Amino acid sequence: MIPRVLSIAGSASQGSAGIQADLKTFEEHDVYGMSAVTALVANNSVTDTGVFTQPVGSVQAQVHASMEHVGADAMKTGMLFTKEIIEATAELLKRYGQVPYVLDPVMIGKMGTQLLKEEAVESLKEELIPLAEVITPNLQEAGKLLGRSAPETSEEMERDVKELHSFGADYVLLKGGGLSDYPAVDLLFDGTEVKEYRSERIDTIHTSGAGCTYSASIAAGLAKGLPMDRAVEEAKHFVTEAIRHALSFGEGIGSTYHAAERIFGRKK
Ligand code: PXL
Repeated sequence: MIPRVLSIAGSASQGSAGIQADLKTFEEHDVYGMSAVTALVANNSVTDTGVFTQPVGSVQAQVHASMEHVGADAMKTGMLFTKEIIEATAELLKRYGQVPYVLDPVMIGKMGTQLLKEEAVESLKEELIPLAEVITPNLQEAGKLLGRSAPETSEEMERDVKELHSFGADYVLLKGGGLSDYPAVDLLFDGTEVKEYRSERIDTIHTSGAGCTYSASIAAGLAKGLPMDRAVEEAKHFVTEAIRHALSFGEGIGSTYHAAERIFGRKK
């Protein structure tokens, strides 16, 4: 059977991030994608027309519809926005989630949209992170989860990836793309060993959706049965090409190109 992946996340109507990035990425990996939409984000880097949250019952109904009819080999969460949706998601994962679960702790989008309410951070830490196979924070999200400023050096990244592991996920992937004077290095910690994933730094502002694409790609790899280190390695290549061939549509921040690896291949 085709591997199946469910994403519980927000809809990013402009197509770069959120559920749209997840489903495009799943398609590129030949896995069957499903969605439960938590909120509709009608923003781009030029206009901000708002965030429309779904009621908890809607999120539950969408997950039931996917899981009872299709089932999943991996799950992913992105934008969860409220404490209530986080709590409902934790219950749903306990009921259906006996499969690898990738938690992308999105907090603020590239376009500046708030994707997680301030008062929901604690629930994310206490209720969801312990259920995750892997969490994929960027530097700002790592700082926020640890209650201090974002790591600024590779040494601080190494300290933080280890400390984040104590929150209860099996793996922590700390994404170092935001370190300005360093190659794009990400650290994966399994509780014992820190593994590094490096790529060249690509000079572009059009990176909307990069984090969603990376974590969706990891979820697709896990659904296919790849071990974590291979799923991350493949996903790092996938997102690097998506950034290299990013799409600009004129004004403002453009989108990562989810089909880039298929169309242009991998560099080297
Ligand atoms: O890139 C993070 C992200 C995730 N989910 C949704 C978003 C964004 C960024 O804008 O809109 C729904």
